[in-house]
Amino acid sequence: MTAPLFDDPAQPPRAPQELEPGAMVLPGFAHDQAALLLQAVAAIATRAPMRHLITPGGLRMSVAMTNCGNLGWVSDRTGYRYAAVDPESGHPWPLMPACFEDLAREAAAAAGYPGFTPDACLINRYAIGSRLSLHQDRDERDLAHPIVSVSLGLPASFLWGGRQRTAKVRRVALLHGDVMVWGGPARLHFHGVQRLARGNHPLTGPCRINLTFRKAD
Ligand code: MD3
Ligand code: FE
Repeated sequence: MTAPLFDDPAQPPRAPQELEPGAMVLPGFAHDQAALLLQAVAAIATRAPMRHLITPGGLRMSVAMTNCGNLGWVSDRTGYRYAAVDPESGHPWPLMPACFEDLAREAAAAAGYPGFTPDACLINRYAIGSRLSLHQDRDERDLAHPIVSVSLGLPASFLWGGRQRTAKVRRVALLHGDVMVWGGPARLHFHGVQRLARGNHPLTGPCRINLTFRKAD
């Protein structure tokens, strides 16, 4: 796959970067497929609408979410879990489109994780002002599998912490088409997304979409 390294010719190209062992940024890796991916997101959301989940603490998340694939990540007052059925509809989640699975597998391979077969894709939609506070992803059965994350639409400032919640946090810009792969020692690091700044993107309007691929089961 040949992906442009930048959107804006005035900006210098960004090379693939290892944030630290196990965490790779692949700038623009999904750029050429972005419109196709967003069409698929729209189709999924007609059947499994984006919704604001409630955390176990009773707070409504500012990020709206849905899922595709065999399993979907859900949260309610009783906790976080992966479920085969959308609790809103009682139906299985929409199938994972082939273009999603191919991209996730190719990105994982490019980052040194061949043979990644995601069974869950969490789709996050950030409106202006939405944020995701620092957390770990640890609801997956086998934490040896990496996570692949695809950023679409408005840019975001990603917060990259350490193994402890109190560790120092770095900020990493995530732009339209960027893909990140997290595995190995980085898999349990705390991370989050800063409040989304105002803007308008030609493909998504005033929002950012993030696809997060996991092998949950
Ligand atoms: C680092 N989403 O859905 S993706 C999430 O941009 C989530 O919507 C963010 O964190 C987003 O859980 C960030 C990047 C990401 C995903 C999982 C990770 C980074 C990760 C797991 C371990 C370490
Ligand atoms: Fe996460």
